[in-house]
Amino acid sequence: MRLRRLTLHHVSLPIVAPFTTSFGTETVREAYLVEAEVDTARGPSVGWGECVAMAAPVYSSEFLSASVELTRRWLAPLLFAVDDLTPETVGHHLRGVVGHPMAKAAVEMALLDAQLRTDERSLASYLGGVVDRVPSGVSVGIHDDVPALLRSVAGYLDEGYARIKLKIAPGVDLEPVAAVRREFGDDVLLQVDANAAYTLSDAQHLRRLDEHRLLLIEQPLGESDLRQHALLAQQLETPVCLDESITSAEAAADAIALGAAAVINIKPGRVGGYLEARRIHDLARAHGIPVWCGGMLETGVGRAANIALASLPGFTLPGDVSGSKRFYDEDITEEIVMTDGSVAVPSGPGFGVTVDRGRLAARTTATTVLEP
Ligand code: OSB
Ligand code: MG
Repeated sequence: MRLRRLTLHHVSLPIVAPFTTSFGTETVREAYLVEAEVDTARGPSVGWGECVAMAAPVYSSEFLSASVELTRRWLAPLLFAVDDLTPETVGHHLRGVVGHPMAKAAVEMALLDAQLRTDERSLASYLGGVVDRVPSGVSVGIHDDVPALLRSVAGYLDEGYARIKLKIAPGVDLEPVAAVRREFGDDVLLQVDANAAYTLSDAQHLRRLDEHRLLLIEQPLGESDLRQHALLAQQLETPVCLDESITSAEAAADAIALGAAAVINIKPGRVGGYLEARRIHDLARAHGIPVWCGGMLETGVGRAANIALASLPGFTLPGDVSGSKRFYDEDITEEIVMTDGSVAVPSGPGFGVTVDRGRLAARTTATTVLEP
């Protein structure tokens, strides 16, 4: 295929309730959608991608305005110059640009959607998905007080969510976890996510989470602290899962070899796209390491694609693939609905969802058009 135009649709979507993590509080999701117009042997096609970078560099070093600038100045020109472009070779053509996996993933994603639509094939079928529904977990932000947290968790359990993930930070960890266990019992699938808020010297403190029989603790230490995660894991019964640290298949291989990751959260944006995500899935599966699909408050575009990824056989734990309503009253695609604790794997061509031009326009704050 040949890439003819990239349109970056900058959007701002209000979140249904403030979402607080150890790195801050989000009340709106700012993102950009990538619309790729391509020519293929079978005629023109359009595909959509989504950049999951956040407005500020607080989760990883990437941030939205940098991703836009990088795409405009470096990624787009490199790809416009290729006459036999495929989704599978995007990574190769962009290999000279260091870092910025989220910006690269967004472009690869749009080309993948365009190709799959031409081929009339779903992303799940292309990646090797094996189920038509996947269990749906929910990520619950840090709340001001325990009663408020219990009300939120009760609401999600009533809705049917299959697993609860509590965000924690120093000072808001043992008490909320104990309260949720006390209120809802030992059968609830429960895990925590620290978003890198602790240090290895907190090991004794984190050991106190062991009694709550959590599925896992996600990213307790810093992004680059692979060795320290391995040391921490030796001191905890709770399995250590890595999120921020797993930026590529190579990082996953190192983490597994070091004993730093008993479980891996795979986020396609964080690792540079769905193809690298699948490579990490394959690697982890060969090592007997369970994986699950993480989320970045995606709109319907990224949410649909994540659900397709989560249909691969190594995704043996419920992912952060909640229904659209968890974050947005009105999405820019059709709503993704969670029922009985699971979401349906989209079966239509590409990611299987359609961007609603009217709703997109209503949420658009700026548009960047890139042409050769
Ligand atoms: O660490 O998993 C995380 C959201 C933004 C940034 C980082 C994380 C999260 C979540 C939300 O936990 C997961 C979701 O999209 O459902
Ligand atoms: Mg996380």
